[in-house]
Amino acid sequence: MNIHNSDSLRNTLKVYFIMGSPNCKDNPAQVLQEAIKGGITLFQFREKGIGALTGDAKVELAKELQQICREQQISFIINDDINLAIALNSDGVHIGQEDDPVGEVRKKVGHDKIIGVSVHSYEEAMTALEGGADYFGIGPVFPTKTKEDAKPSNGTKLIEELRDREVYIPIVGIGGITAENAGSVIQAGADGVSVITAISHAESVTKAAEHLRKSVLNQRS
Ligand code: IFP
Ligand code: MG
Repeated sequence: MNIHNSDSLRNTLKVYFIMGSPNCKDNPAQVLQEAIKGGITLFQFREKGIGALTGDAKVELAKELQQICREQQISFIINDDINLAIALNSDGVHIGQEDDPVGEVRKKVGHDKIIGVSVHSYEEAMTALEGGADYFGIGPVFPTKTKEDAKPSNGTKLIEELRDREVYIPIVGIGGITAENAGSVIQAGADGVSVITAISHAESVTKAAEHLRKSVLNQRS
């Protein structure tokens, strides 16, 4: 990644909304439109879990959501599916420890794409950094039910450890984050927060995004 410098990426990560069709009560395109209206700063397409679309249906939904992001000038990140990210020329990919090594993914997507990596320890963070990660996703910060196999929540410990050890890569916290607790994640040293259901399951998606945005932007880190 070199078209986005890390300061602009830090701003882009502030209110990071992630979803796919299994996370939406309404149609995903509408949920995304409403979330953008509320002020999300980045979007990740994560088509995973019970009832997730596959094949052409997944590709079609990805294209539809990407088009909305383009029109609204919100960057579009794809979770896990590097081939789809390449096929759609998405702005970036988010990968986990079970996916290909970061360096391999970098070779495939090129230097102008954002690569986010989920890390759970200082050692994983160093490996991802060496591989060329642009940002880290760290969690679950608080208990969450979105991932059936989510690890126990770790609070903001790793975020604080990385900052203490002078690792300044952009970081988003993820897992159980709400407008009420988002400030503490920024305080710990994260640049932004990432949520799924706090926005996608809200009675008003727009208001939930606005509320989260306010609590992140009002927090001095
Ligand atoms: N973190 C993130 C992000 N996305 C994921 N899909 C994940 C962990 C498992 F918020 F983008 F950093
Ligand atoms: Mg993954």
